[in-house]
Amino acid sequence: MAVSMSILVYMVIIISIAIAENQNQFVYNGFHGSNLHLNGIAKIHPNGLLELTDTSYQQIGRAFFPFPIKFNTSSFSTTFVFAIVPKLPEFGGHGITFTISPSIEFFNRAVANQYLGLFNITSNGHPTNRVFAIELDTMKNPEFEDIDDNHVGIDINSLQSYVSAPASYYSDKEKENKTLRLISGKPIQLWIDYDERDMLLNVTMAPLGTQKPWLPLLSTNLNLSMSGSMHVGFSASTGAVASDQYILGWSFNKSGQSQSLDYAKLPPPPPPRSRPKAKPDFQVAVPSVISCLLVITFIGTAYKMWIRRYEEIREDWEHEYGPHRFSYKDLYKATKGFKEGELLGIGGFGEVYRGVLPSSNEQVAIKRVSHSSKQGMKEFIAEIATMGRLRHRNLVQLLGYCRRKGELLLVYDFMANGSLDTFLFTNEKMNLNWSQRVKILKGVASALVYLHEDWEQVVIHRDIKASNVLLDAQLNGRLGDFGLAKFYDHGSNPRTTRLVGTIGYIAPELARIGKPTTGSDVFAFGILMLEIACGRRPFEPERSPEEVILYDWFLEYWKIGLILQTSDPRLEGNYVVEEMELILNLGLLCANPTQEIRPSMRKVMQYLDGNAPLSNIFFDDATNSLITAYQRSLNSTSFQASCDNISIVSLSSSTESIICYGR
Ligand SMILES: *[C@@H]1O[C@H](CO)[C@@H](O)[C@H](O)[C@H]1NC(C)=O
Ligand SMILES: *[C@@H]1O[C@H](CO)[C@@H](O)[C@H](O)[C@H]1NC(C)=O
Ligand SMILES: *[C@@H]1O[C@H](CO)[C@@H](O)[C@H](O)[C@H]1NC(C)=O
Ligand SMILES: *[C@@H]1O[C@H](CO)[C@@H](O)[C@H](O)[C@H]1NC(C)=O
Ligand SMILES: *[C@@H]1O[C@H](CO)[C@@H](O)[C@H](O)[C@H]1NC(C)=O
Ligand SMILES: *[C@@H]1O[C@H](CO)[C@@H](O)[C@H](O)[C@H]1NC(C)=O
Ligand SMILES: *[C@@H]1O[C@H](CO)[C@@H](O)[C@H](O)[C@H]1NC(C)=O
Ligand SMILES: *[C@@H]1O[C@H](CO)[C@@H](O)[C@H](O)[C@H]1NC(C)=O
Ligand SMILES: *[C@@H]1O[C@H](CO)[C@@H](O)[C@H](O)[C@H]1NC(C)=O
Ligand SMILES: CC(=O)N[C@H]1CO[C@H](CO)[C@@H](O)[C@@H]1O
Repeated sequence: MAVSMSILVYMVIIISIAIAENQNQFVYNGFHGSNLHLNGIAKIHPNGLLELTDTSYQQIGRAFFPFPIKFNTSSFSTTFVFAIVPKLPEFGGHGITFTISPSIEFFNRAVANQYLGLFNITSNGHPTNRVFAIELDTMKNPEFEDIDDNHVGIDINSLQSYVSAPASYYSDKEKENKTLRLISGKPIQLWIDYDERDMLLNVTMAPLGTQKPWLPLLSTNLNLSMSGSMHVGFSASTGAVASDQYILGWSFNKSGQSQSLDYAKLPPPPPPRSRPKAKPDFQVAVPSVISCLLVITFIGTAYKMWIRRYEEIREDWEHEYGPHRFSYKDLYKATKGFKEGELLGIGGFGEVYRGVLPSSNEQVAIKRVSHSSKQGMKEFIAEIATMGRLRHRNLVQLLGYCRRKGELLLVYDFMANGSLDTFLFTNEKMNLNWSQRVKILKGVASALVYLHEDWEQVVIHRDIKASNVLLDAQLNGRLGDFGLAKFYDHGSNPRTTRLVGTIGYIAPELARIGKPTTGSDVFAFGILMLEIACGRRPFEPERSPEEVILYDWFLEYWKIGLILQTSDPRLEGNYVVEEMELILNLGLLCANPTQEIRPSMRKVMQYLDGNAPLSNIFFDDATNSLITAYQRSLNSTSFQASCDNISIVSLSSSTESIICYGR
């Protein structure tokens, strides 16, 4: 829990010229007209609402008081009101922090997702950071030992909180602790009070409008010896799930009790997200003239809402892709207005809904991808049109797309049995027996032969993994989601090249050069083979360090000649030994860290079909562990990665960062 037992935060004096002498305290009841220093996607709404992030993915928003605060004592107090409105009712991402730090520039190298815009994988936990933060964290990240997905923590130089507690407040009236849901969308007030004499830091929270509870949520002894100029402000981030994150008002006093906020003046946060209602409530009991006017206004508004509801973007160049274009109205109807009940799942790129097309009664899966940048859109649509032409019985057929502002909808064939990972790693679905597993693997292999070699141009999938292998009603394995990874390569920041892949499936050379090849697809397929045979995920951060990576774990058994011991215990030994050996060895060959050693997919297919003998292949090289290969490839000895179910940012160096999605 604690980073170090010496509870010190060194905060160094930085020289700053432009300090307004009277900036000992300030109060913002709404931020209209304020000159906060904004950073990332943060913005101030005309009504004074400070929006740190909207619901776009993998973003950071920050806001700082425009001048550094010159601390000459360390007793300070601050209070602010925030609201978090998640994009999907149950999934908030990732949270808001209040920060005190000597430099704003420090955060330039910080990343989004679970790092909350404060740190990156290398800086997190570093004693020289000099960052003090209170986190309002809406995700549970095991690597930071987070207690849950709804907590408040005191962070000193690290996201591994010094102390934390589930978000709640003590009700003075009812004499009990009451849970607060950070992502409820409702305004919540937080108080942070530090007293230098007692070296006591209190963090207290309550729903807006409730008096400050006398019992703090967190009360802890800390030596926050702060001196010199410090920047105070907020940082918030989103990941593969996202929330609108707002600050409504903020008051600060560097040497005493902060002034109370004027609740009446605070801007209201937008109401919690709900799908547009078909019939707004409407009162009729109004005198005739007024009611006529109202009706006209209402019809006008309703018409506008109706137009906007189905609004989409079409550009001239899209005409050539006409046949693949769906109207938003049809997709809206197909999914009953993107109703939550129709949600099939959430992946790294967006939500997937089940739908029934009104025209044909055909069942489809509709993937909703947000994307703020226009960059690469045209290219991507062209790519989609190309993909619509790919036909193979082991590919999930892309039927078409639709485009709206900041949003892209992709329509696919519906796969009755969902994704392979739910069969392998959850108990909701029945266990797959060996022959079913082999059939799935062969299906995926033949789809890859088609993409790599048999189609008119080489198509690299880029994101082969168990959750992208979908099973149709007959439990045939069908590869889905091709090309989406490429879409995301067009990062929001043109100076960084982003490589998108999923941790555990990224070939070492891919981590280095960032350019996917058929070889990197073969690598991921090799990992998939091991995964299906061993029944474990490619990357399990909760295991002991030498077992975290599936390949390295398997390699140790391979070296001592006991590979059958790695077979999935759920098979209970019911498999064809020769086939199991073939698939395990072939998996090892395909996932070899050295690209040159990996076979082509056509060759893999021959091995799988028994048309080529897999004997004495160059296993000399199989002595290299994957972790060594990554380290070499990235020129870094500190490579480590960890992830939660939803998203991970694993590492970044000066020119590239690797963004990894899901498991
Ligand atoms: C801190 O500085 C403020 C003005 O900048 C001054 O009014 C106050 O007395 C100082 N406090 C201490 C403890 O030096
Ligand atoms: C991760 O997945 C497990 C089981 O699939 C689930 O219990 C847990 O809540 C998930 N964690 C997050 C952060 O979604
Ligand atoms: C309420 O929470 C506080 C702080 O987490 C704790 O110290 C206290 O014992 C709790 N009180 C009750 C009645 O549960
Ligand atoms: C912190 O809370 C305790 C009660 O738990 C209170 O006695 C103390 O005065 C508070 N300190 C500050 C600085 O608010
Ligand atoms: C608190 O930390 C400061 C800076 O390291 C140090 O000078 C001071 O002696 C510490 N106070 C106590 C009571 O430990
Ligand atoms: C800030 O704290 C100082 C020291 O306790 C106090 O004199 C001042 O009135 C406070 N400012 C406000 C606006 O409450
Ligand atoms: C595997 O399961 C399928 C469907 O339940 C069944 O038809 C097949 O015989 C099973 N194969 C083996 C080897 O048990
Ligand atoms: C790799 O590390 C070596 C020595 O640490 C350094 O000289 C070299 O520039 C690094 N290469 C890259 C690509 O970072
Ligand atoms: C992480 O952040 C620190 C501090 O801003 C920076 O010095 C370092 O270069 C960053 N590391 C990476 C890998 O971006
Ligand atoms: C194992 C499993 O869930 N099989 C299902 C696959 O989908 C078909 C069609 O929906 C079902 O009939 C099977 O039960």
